[in-house]
Parts: sequence; C-alpha cells; structure tokens
Amino acid sequence: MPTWDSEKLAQLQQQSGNIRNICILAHVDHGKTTLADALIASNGIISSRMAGKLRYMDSREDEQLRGITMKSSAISLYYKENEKEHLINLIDSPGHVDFSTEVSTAVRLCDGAVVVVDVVEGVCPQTQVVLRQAWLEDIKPVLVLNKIDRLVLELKLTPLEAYLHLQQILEQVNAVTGNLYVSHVLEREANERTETSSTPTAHADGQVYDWSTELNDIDDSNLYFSPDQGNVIFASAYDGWGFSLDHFAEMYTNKLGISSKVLKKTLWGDFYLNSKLKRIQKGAQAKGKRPLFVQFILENMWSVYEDIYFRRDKEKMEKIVKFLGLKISARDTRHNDSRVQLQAVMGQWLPLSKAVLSMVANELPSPLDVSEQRIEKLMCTGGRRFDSLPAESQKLKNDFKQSCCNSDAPVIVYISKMFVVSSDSLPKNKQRPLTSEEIQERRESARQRHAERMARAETENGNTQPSKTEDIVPCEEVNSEEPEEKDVFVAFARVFSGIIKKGQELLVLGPKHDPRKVMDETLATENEKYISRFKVGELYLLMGRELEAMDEVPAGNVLGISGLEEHVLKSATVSSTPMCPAFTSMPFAAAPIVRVAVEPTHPAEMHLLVQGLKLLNQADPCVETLVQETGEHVIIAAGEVHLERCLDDLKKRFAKIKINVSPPIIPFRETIINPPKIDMVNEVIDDVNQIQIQTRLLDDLQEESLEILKDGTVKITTPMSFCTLAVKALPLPERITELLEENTELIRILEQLSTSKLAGKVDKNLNLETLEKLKELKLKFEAGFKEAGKRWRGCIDQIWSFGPKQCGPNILINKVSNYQRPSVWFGLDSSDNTEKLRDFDNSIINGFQLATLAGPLCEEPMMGLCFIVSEWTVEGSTTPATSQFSSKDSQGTDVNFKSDCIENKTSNEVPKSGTILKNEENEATSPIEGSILCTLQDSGLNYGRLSGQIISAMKDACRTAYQVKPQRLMAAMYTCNIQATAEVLGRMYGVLSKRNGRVLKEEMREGSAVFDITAVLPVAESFGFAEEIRKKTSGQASPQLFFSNWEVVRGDPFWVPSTEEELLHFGEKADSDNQARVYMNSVRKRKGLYVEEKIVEHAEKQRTLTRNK
Ligand SMILES: Nc1nc2c(ncn2[C@@H]2O[C@H](COP(=O)(O)OP(=O)(O)OP(=O)(O)O)[C@@H](O)[C@H]2O)c(=O)[nH]1
Ligand SMILES: [Mg+2]
Repeated sequence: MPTWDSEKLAQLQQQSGNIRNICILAHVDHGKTTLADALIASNGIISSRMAGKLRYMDSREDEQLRGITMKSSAISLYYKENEKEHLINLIDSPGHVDFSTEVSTAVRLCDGAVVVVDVVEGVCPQTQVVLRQAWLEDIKPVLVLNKIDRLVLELKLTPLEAYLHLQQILEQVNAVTGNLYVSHVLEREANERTETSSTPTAHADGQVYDWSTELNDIDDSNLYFSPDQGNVIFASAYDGWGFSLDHFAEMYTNKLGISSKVLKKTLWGDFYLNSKLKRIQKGAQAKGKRPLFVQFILENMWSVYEDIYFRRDKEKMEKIVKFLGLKISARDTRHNDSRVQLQAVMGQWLPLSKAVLSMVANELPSPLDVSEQRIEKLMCTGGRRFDSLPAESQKLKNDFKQSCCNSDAPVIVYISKMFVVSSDSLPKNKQRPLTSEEIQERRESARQRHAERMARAETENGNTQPSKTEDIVPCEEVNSEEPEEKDVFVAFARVFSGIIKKGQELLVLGPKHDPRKVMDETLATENEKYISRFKVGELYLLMGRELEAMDEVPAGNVLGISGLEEHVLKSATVSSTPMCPAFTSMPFAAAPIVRVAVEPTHPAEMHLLVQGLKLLNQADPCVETLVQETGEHVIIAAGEVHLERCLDDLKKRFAKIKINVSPPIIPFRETIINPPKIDMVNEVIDDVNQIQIQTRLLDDLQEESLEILKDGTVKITTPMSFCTLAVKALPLPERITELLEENTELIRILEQLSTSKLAGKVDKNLNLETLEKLKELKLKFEAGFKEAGKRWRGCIDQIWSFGPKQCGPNILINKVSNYQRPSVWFGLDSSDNTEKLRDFDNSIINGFQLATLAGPLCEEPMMGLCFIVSEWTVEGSTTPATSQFSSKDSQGTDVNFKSDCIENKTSNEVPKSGTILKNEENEATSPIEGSILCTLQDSGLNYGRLSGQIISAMKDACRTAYQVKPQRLMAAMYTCNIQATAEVLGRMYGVLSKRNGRVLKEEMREGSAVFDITAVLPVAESFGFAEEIRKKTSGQASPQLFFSNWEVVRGDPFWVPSTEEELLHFGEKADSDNQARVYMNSVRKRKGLYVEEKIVEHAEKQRTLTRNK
C-alpha cells in the first residue's frame, strides 16, 4: 500500500497531464465523505478498517456530531495505474442545501466531478442542483451509484428487481443532464440564428431556418452516464466495494470465451447469454431471460451477501475467499460481526478506491484539457465579449490552455474562499518526529550537560550525589516556547497558469478591475484602487486535516496560500500581470435568507464582537454580516443549520465572548391586490362595501397637500406649490412580477445601459448573448403585458424605472401626457435619443426607489407594484423639456451629475426623506453646487432643496397610493421535500399543518413503502421544523428546505369585522388571529414602530373570572 509522501506529490505537481482536480458532489447523506474515506485509505493516510467510519474529511467537531459535512476541503492523493503515476486533488463538498455555496467554491477549482447518487433515495433536489453547477462551470461529471447494499439489506430486492431499479435511477440522472443540455443547445441555436440574421445577406437567398435540425443532428451520446462507456460505477461506500463493467468484462472474457470489448458493451443492457449457441443476444426482457448484468454480476454479489452476512456460513465464506484468491486476515475471519467479514471479502474482491480512481484517471480531464469555452467564460465578467478584452489579456488564454508551468508564464491564481486554521496546526509550528541523527545529537548533549553538572557538584560539595530526577533534562523543557494559539486565514486556491512561489510579489485583482483601463493612461489611476499588491506567504499542500508546506506550486494544482487576509475578503483573482481580468463570480445556488441580530452579553465586549463578525464574514463564503439602520449587528445565513454553525464559530472561535442572539428576523414583502370580491366570511362584497373599506383609510390620510381621487390616484403638491404629482398604484400582473424576480441581473445591466446611453456614452462591450437575452426579456415583458389585458397596453415603452435599487420587482410608469421620456429599453435601440430628460427626473426615480424600499405596512420592501405617474407639473415649466437644467446643457450636465450623486447616494442608504433634505442643504457649499446656486438664486430657487422636496413628495405619493389599495403582506415560503415511510406520515402531517404548511404533492416511490412529499411552509414558521419532524417521526423523516417564492398572506392586516355577517362570525373584537396582522405587528415591534395593540384586552372578563374562582 503506497503511503503519503509529500516529496513524491510535489514532484507529481509538475506534470500537469497526470493531475486530476476533482470534487465529490451529491445530495446530503448520499455518501460523499464515506467514499472519500475509501480513497484516502488507499493512500495509507487512514486505516482501511476505519474507512467509512472515520469520515476523515469531516474535521470539525460539529460535522462529526451532526454527521453532515459543512465545508469543502481538499486532499491530494497518489494513484498509479499501468506504471503511470497520477496526482489526484480531491475536494469533498457538503450536500446540505444550507452549504451549497461551499459546493460552488469547490466546483470552481476543479476540472471534473464525481457525482454520487444514493440508489435508494434516487435523484434528489440537491443532486439536480449539483449537476447544474457542474454544467454551469463546464466541468465533466462521472457517476457513482452508491449504497447498493441497501437494495439487498433494506429493500430486499431480487437481483433482477435491483437491476431494473438501477436502470431507473440512471434514467433519472440522465434526464437531468438531458434537460440541461437541451436548454443549452436551444439557447446556442437562438444566438447563432440572431448572429447570422444580423448580417444583411442572411436572408438574401431565401434561406429558411430549420428549427429541428441541431438537436437531432448533434451526437450527444458522450454526454450521458452509461456503464458501458466507463463513466458509471456501482458501489457501496460503506462496505468498501465498487466496480465498473471493465472489471467483470476482464473476469469473464476467458471463462465465456467472448472478447472483453463485446462484454463491456453488453454487460449492461437488454442482453442475455444464449448458452446453447454460446452467444450474447439482444432482447432479454422480451424473451424472459436474465440480462447479463443480473446473471454474472448481481446474482454473485447477492449470494455473497446471503452466505456471509445473512447465513454466516463459515464454509461458504472460505470457499468464496479461495475461489476469488483473496487473503482475509484471521482477525476478520473470526470477527463476531458478519458485516465486518462481508466488508473484508467484498473490499478485497472489488476495491472501491481502485474502481473510482481508475475511472477518475481515465475519464476525467487533466488541467491541460480545459476547454476554450470555459476559459472565456471565466475571463469575461458581466456579460462582456471575449474579443472586447485587450490583446494582451486575450493572449493569456494560451497560458491557461497549456496550464503553463514554466517560470516565465504569467501567474494566474483563483481563490474561491478563505478558511481558518489554528496556528498550531501549521507545519512550522507542528512538532515533527525527530530523525535518528537528531535523537542521537540530543542524547549526546544531554549526556554532556549531565557530566558537567556532576563535575560542578563534585567540586562544590565534594560528596553530594545529584538526585535521579535531574539526570536528563526532558526535551520539551529545552524548547518550551509554545507558540501562542491564533487563527490564521488560508486561501483555498488553484493555480491556472505559471508557478506561484513563496515570497513572490503578486497582484490581487478586485472584481471591478478592468484590464482595458490599465492600457489607458487617464483611466489607469482610477483602476489602481481595484488592485492591491501582496507578498505570497506560505504555500500549502492541502491534506485534509493537515497542511504541508511547499516552496512553489505549478499550474494545474489546488493549494492553500497564507498572507492574504488583509487583501481578500472571500474570493479573488491573483495574478502577476494587471492584464489578467478578474474572474467571473461563482454561480451560487442559494442566497442567504435567515437573519438574526447579535449583541455581546457584556456591552463592554462590543469591539470583540465587531472584530469577530468581521472574521466570520471572511471565513465563510455564504454568510453576510452587516449593521442594520437600527444599529443592530446582523448575521444573514443560508438556513437554520448554517446559522447555528456561524453562531458557534462566532462564540468559540472568532469573538470568544458570550453573545445574545435575537429571534430570527423574518423577511416580508409588501404588496397590493385587486379589490377582493368576497369578504372574510365569503360573502360577495358589493360596491358600497368597497368604498367603505377605502374611506376608512382615507380618513387617516387626508392632508392639506394631499388629494385622493376616486380611482385611487393621489395628487400631491410640494411646499410653495412648486411641483404637483399624480400617482396611482396598481398590482402588477403576476407574470410580470415573476419576470422581474427572475431577471434581476439582466435588469441591472439594462438600467446601466440606458443610463450610460442617456449620458451620451455607448457601451459596445456587451456580448451578443447578453444583448440577445435583454431583447428576449423585452419580448417576454411584452407578452406578459398583452396577456394581462387592455389596461396594460403600451406600458412596456413607458417604463421609467425599476425599484428598489434600480432592479427590484416594482415598476414606475410614465403616463405624463406632456413628457415623452425615453423608456428603460432605450439603451437597446440603435436610434439616438431625441427626447430630453426633464429636470428633477432623477428625483422622481429616487422618490420611487425609496418608497419601494420600505413600504408603509412595516417598512419592508414592496413587491409586485406598478406606480403610474399621470401628471407632473413644475412651476414655470410649461414645456416638457426645460432648457435651464437639461442634460445637454453645459451647466445642466453638472446639475444632473450633482443630483445623480446625491440621489444615488441616498437611495442606497437609509430611506429617510429628512436625511436627504439635510444632505442636500449641507452640501450646498461645494464648487459645483455653488455655480448652480448662482443660476438658481437668480431665479429665486434652490436646486438641492427642490430636488429633495420632489423626492420626498414622490415617496409620499407612492406610499399613499399604496395605502388606498387593498394592502397585503407577502411571506417568504420554503419548499420542503420530505421522504417518509407510511407509518410516520400522519405525525409528519400534524407538524406541517400546525406550522401553516401545505402539502403540494405526495407520491409513493415505486417498489418501496417510502413516500416523497413536497410541501410549502412559510419561512416564519420554519424554525425548529426539521428538529420537530425528526423527533416526532423518531428520525425516520428528515426534511430539506429550499427557498421557493413569496406568497401573499391571506387577509388585510388592518381588517376588522365590519359587515353583519363578519361581526356574527368573528365577534366585535375578532378574537381569532389575523395572521397577516400578527406578522406585521411582530415586524413593527422589532423595528420600534407604532403598534396598535392593547395590553389588557378584556379587563372586565378577567375580573369576573377571578371572582368566580
Ligand atoms: N448502507 C450504506 N450506508 C452508507 C453508504 N455510504 C454511506 N452510508 C451512510 O450514509 C450516511 C451519510 O454518509 P456521508 O458519507 O456522511 O454522506 P455525505 O454525502 O458526505 O453527507 P453530507 O456531507 O452531509 O452531504 C452515513 O451514515 C454513512 O454511513 C453505503 O454505501 N451503504
Ligand atoms: Mg460529507
């Protein structure tokens, strides 16, 4: 058995062609870490007896306790096949949905992936997610069908049933890959079509597009997992065995006299052996024959399980061992546990590590095989075109491709995350075993010291005998300076080109770094701030729980780098040349959603908490930490388990103080709906009732500067009647809100595009794909509006802005009759701007942004709203585009620029109109403002103040327009997947309904008594849900929660019974809970807003009760 030798590994690091960087991906608990154990044991790092039990890659205490992996970690392994030596850099990733960000960090550094699927559970939600992640990063996957032992031991399937079951699972996996592939081909086809159609000659010859061609023509057979192609392994990681068809093809070729090539192609599939003709024939199923896979593979395995595990037949076991030529130790043969005996036999017969490592070495690409497409994808941030990069940057592609590891090649390294290790586990602080020479030396020096002391004692005292204990000074005492234990950040990285060396000076390139600017003298200084220089600290070979120091690491390897904590927050690109573009950010499958506020138990320790939070933020790729407007320190985690881990880390590692944690802060959204047609007791509401509902609100809202029209339009006038606005709120059609939600990133690009075009700059660097996506998005919007009815006709070209933050799920529409403003799609048109922007245009947008950022119900963001501005008059401006401050005017450019700055700044900050006004007035002393003020003061106006007034008027108008409509709260919902057996189904439903959950789907899995349940559950009710389900079902059902969507909470939060029927049903006080109000009030309480609640509700009743007692 080869053992780990760091020199050997360092030598192998030089041979890029023999390196494989791979990660293990799967749904939670499908056996990734167990599989990794088997591979690690093959290198002698852990004992093979302990493989599967130790879970070596789960090095954290809580990982071991909970039995789930929480972080991705790497280990380098040695594998030799046919005299060819390989270095396998293996990354084990977590499968729990809360840690899916860790999967992205692993996938980015790899060239291939081993996807593990539990054959009993089949394709689970996270399996689909990881397959998609591998696809998005262009890395090649291979498949391990794991836990086959469960088919024998738990499901008790016959070999034939097991074969059919495995076939089904394989189909499921391939269906996921197929879907990914089809959507990719269609997308590419669409792009190619638009590219050709953009050339004027495309239609000249009357060419007709054939929509069906490409999908049918492309050979996609390499794409799928198929045992006969060698990319599937059947395994039981727990029992330590696994095989590919090759193994059995070789084994049977002599016995059957059939070539191994033929066997390899036919061992899986509908083939059987015609024993009379001694030929393999097709059609096993139709003829009722046993397929080869059943006859020659599964039946043999089943009989080994039967004889050794179930019947404990010693004789049979000996026979099997002899027949297979195995050597089982006496300790295993005599072992009481038949599972151990089974593992010893199966593990030797079909060693899992050999099967997997051989597949990895033969099927997965080396760093040299990286595709051009992947390189371009990595280098083109924000939808840019590769050819828009400067020539020097484009040249780097070759270095990438060759994984250049000569010292002249530029160094390019990507850091996907930062992780923490304690300083005493660093190689330099570790006590290493002494060599025999060192031991000899020490012994010699101790002897010398002893002799000296003896001599001194004799001369001083004449006859004193030194005591025995003083004889030899223990070695520990000699060098007793213990290094102080401290946390050290190490970057989890991969070298893509060049050789990184200890002590070398390199550049850290921030995400906004742009190589184009480096070439330009004027822009270079601006770009400087995105580049920082650092000196490479220690380099480490990652060995699971250990780190091994290295002096240099060549391209194609995964490594750890220290000395970067000051320069990198979570991920970064490091290079020796500024011409290297920053890599695209990693695609994350889950966004952090669970928030809690934290504070130190002892207020004096606040600084430790702040420092601790900073470290936590750096050490975890998914967590977010921030200070809220209220001054609270908030942690945002991906889920409950993740949150627990973060708090644990904060308490024990980063802050090392006691902290108080608030109950989870649940996010809500505020929206409006079309007026309901029935009331709370399902009675039809007639028109009179509707007006009544609204007048109740109107009473509160009447103000002098505010007028509310019958159709819900709100007219507002700024002080001194400078400006009048009329705004109306409508609920957006559902489809439009969905589109807005799904395309946030595209909308952000769209807004930037129009803004830069309005400012006279044309951005030509967007790649065709992004432009095409934007155009497609416009078409989708058009269709969405068309579907929603006449009311929305023409709205598409009147969109003024999206909000909040310029990309949220709300729309501002311009229906001002005398103001034809270019819409947001303007950036896509090739035509030039003919319309001018009115002054204060930005103020209207910012008022809208602020209103949508925090709604009136409980200051949560709005969603699915459309605000229509139907009137906007500014005193003294009769024509729509006024001259004085228009954007084309030289002074006006400054004005707009200035207001831009102010407004952009405020829109990202706390939404308080008061602050804005103050800001603007305070800033009136700057030189730009000064010059404007001269003009403004001439006309008796103060631009800054007016801009502020309009922002605040617009914000108020939007809020009021919102309030006159039926207001609703939206709750975040989780989709919840549970697998449970029939016995525990009832108890599980009990827990679900208690927490306002709803079952969407319940399916019985074929051939088993297990049900697959899909349900939705409000995030607000989800805390402790997994724990409760596990307890109630004695651990037989465990849910996986994914954020799915926002759902309107039934009922008006301000509703009180008003009709006779409602009063009859709910009573005057409506004692039964109004869920929307409960949610709203909880948020208001948390934020310190006014809550209309009486502390003592029924004082008389309470007194009566006491007297009766
Ligand atoms: N019966 C059986 N159990 C297995 C097998 N492989 C793993 N297990 C068990 O499945 C459980 C989960 O295994 P892990 O290796 O921790 O799974 P994982 O995929 O690493 O889980 P996460 O990292 O949390 O996503 C453990 O209890 C293993 O003992 C197998 O082949 N057969
Ligand atoms: Mg694991």
